[in-house]
Amino acid sequence: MTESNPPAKLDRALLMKDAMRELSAPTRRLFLRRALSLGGLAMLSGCSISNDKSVDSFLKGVSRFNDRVQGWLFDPNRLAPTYPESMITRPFPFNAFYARSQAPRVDGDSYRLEVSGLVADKHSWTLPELHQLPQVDQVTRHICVEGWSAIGKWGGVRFSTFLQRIGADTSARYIGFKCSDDYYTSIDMATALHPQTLLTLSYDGQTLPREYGFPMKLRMPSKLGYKNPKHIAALFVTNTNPGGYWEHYGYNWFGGS
Ligand SMILES: Nc1nc2c(c(=O)[nH]1)N[C@H]1C(S)=C(S)[C@@H](COP(=O)(O)O)O[C@H]1N2
Ligand SMILES: [Mo]
Repeated sequence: MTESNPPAKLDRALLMKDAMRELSAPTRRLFLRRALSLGGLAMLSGCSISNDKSVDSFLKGVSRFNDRVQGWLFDPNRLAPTYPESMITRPFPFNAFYARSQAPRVDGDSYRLEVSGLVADKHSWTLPELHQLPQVDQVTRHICVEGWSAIGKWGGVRFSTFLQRIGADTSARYIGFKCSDDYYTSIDMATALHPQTLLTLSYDGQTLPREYGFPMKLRMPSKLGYKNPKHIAALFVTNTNPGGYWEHYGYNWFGGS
């Protein structure tokens, strides 16, 4: 995909955005998953793919395009489905870039959540302080790109409530997360403010277990598994896209589910 003609590319993107608005949500999803394939987009953008390098930059272009389309399509008021507790998957699957036994052991007593970037209040948060904020819980489906999904119950603080408490600049574009296992990822502000995005402290009514992200993870039913960081040690508000661990290896950054 050449960068020489950005206005034309944008026009196509805008046309697409309008076209997508006319479709029902399930049709849009199907369109994104199936029709926006390599061939489909090659036709739309009219570029030729002749060697490995152009394939690579083409795919990066597709992924960036997808980020934009997904960002546009994201409806801050649409809720992901919730389920009865009888449908909770037991035992809940574990996944990380290492084996279960290697999940980090974080000491809850000395834990401090570091907060930085475009926020008014940069003080670090202890676990009891986080527990003092209003708590909610929800039963939602976690979808992993590796081909499994599972229903779980997560409880904690609405992330929008937390962002408000720290005086985050909610006109900023991104929130970045650093985890104690060296995982990292980042999300868009619209998703951060979504009512189902939870700063999660509990799983299935109990303290969040070690392997599922103790002491704290971010749970977003609107995003794929890899966008849900476990063992969060620090978060920051920024206008520079911080990327992510799997995103660095080519997973789509927006990662909507
Ligand atoms: N810190 C950290 N967070 C992470 C990961 C990880 O390796 N480290 N893996 C991600 C992926 S790919 C998935 S599917 C989910 C798995 O969460 P679970 O173990 O609660 O099922 O965590 C996500 N968050
Ligand atoms: Mo995943």
